[in-house]
Amino acid sequence: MKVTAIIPTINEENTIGIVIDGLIRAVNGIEIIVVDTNSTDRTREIAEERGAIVIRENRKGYGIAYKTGLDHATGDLIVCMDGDNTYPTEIVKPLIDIIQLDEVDFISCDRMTLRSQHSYTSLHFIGNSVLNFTMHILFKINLNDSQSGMWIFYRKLYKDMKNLSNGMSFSEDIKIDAVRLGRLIEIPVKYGIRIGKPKLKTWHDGFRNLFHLLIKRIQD
Ligand SMILES: Nc1nc2c(ncn2[C@@H]2O[C@H](COP(=O)(O)OP(=O)(O)OP(=O)(O)O)[C@@H](O)[C@H]2O)c(=O)[nH]1
Ligand SMILES: [Mg+2]
Repeated sequence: MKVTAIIPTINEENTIGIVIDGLIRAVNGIEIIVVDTNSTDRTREIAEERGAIVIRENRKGYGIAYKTGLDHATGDLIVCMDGDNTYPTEIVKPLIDIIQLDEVDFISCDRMTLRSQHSYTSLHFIGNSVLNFTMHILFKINLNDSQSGMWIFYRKLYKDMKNLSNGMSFSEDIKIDAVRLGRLIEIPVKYGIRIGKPKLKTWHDGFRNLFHLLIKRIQD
């Protein structure tokens, strides 16, 4: 089974090398695609040096970056994660085993269960809880971490996913569609401390993601 990892990046030079090295150690023959949007640091150079396929996507947007990455991916299984080294690469191999053994289609990594105060602030926790609750009320989907940015799934699911957001809401959209199309489970993972500058704007993106859920429900 071929595995492709997709990593969206903007200025992640401090950590992208660690993430790529971790993925290479975790999975033999993994294809790694870094989708970079206008980094002004050495992100692209470091990724290329380590053998990743680097795609330049000049249009800004977390969702756009993933769509571009998915259009280039050739693996049967897709692993998605940030380039900021907050998600553990060591868990990727066990996740591949679980997705096959348990016959599920999509695993979303849950940061809430094992969260520490250092890596996950109370504000993020409250915001995430509001979004989890909203997803539960509007879509009858129960998740501990609707905003998680690490998932593994079968690429064949993606072709039937529709209207995925171009922005940060991509993360909640992909889970809603995964539940519609197959079986999704959550697995708790340890979440690390972010070193580089966050691209997520807590209040702005939090409200946007909430509004996005409401609009999505109305349009369904
Ligand atoms: N290519 C591309 N990558 C992006 C864009 N926005 C964010 N990213 C990357 O997507 C990943 C997620 O962004 P983060 O800033 O880590 O967002 P987050 O994980 O929700 O927030 P933190 O908990 O603060 O890390 C990181 O690797 C970013 O560099 C974008 O517009 N284009
Ligand atoms: Mg992050």
